[in-house]
Amino acid sequence: MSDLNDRLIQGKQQLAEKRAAQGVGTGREQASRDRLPPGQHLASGWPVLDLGIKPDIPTSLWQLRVTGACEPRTFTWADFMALPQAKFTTDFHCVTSWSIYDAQLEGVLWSDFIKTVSPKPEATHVMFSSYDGYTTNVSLEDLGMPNVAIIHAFGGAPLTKEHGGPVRTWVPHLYAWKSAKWVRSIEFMTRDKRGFWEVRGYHNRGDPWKEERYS
Ligand SMILES: Nc1nc2c(c(=O)[nH]1)N[C@H]1C(S)=C(S)[C@@H](COP(=O)(O)O)O[C@H]1N2
Ligand SMILES: [Mo]
Repeated sequence: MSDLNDRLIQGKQQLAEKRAAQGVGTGREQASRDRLPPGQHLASGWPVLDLGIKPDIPTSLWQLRVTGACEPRTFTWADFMALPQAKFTTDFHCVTSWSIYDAQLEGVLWSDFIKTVSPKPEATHVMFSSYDGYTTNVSLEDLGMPNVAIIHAFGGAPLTKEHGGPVRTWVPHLYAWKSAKWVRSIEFMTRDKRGFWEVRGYHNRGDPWKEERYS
């Protein structure tokens, strides 16, 4: 990773430490009756945020590996597109304070996806890993929430590379860093483990309504 990227990551990590020390994200937990979670603003357009590496993965080379406490499997693009497809609309909230409304998505709902890999009863968490080296952890409980999916289209068009195309995950009730762009593997784990931002001061769960920003 370039020096510039290292500095950007260090900057975000320092901000996370500072905010955690200041207690930002704690004490404002009262449920908001508004659509916008506390401390968020509506973005114009859909901002792009990542580590600065945007891997170019043609669908002909794209694969999704599923490993760990399940029936391990590797999906090609054709395998993935043959799974039940759903269209749905959600909001999306980034910890850096922007939110978008009414993202129109298309892909495979998590509830349909797990039927194809049969996680073992002892599986409790998942680690998503991406083609740019990014990782993020999510509990199976959170993955069981509505509109969690593995998506390949936004606004009726194929998901662009900038936003994680050909395929990314979508966990709309948690901050956007939990939604892995360019997803390449899914590991079912029997205990929790922290991902890229979670080890750098971001909250382990990341509920925007509770402002679980930093820990
Ligand atoms: N592979 C990968 N996924 C990632 C990231 C990343 O750097 N690499 N950044 C996360 C962060 S911090 C955010 S806010 C969202 C941003 O998604 P967007 O660029 O589509 O808005 O992607 C998340 N998923
Ligand atoms: Mo983010």
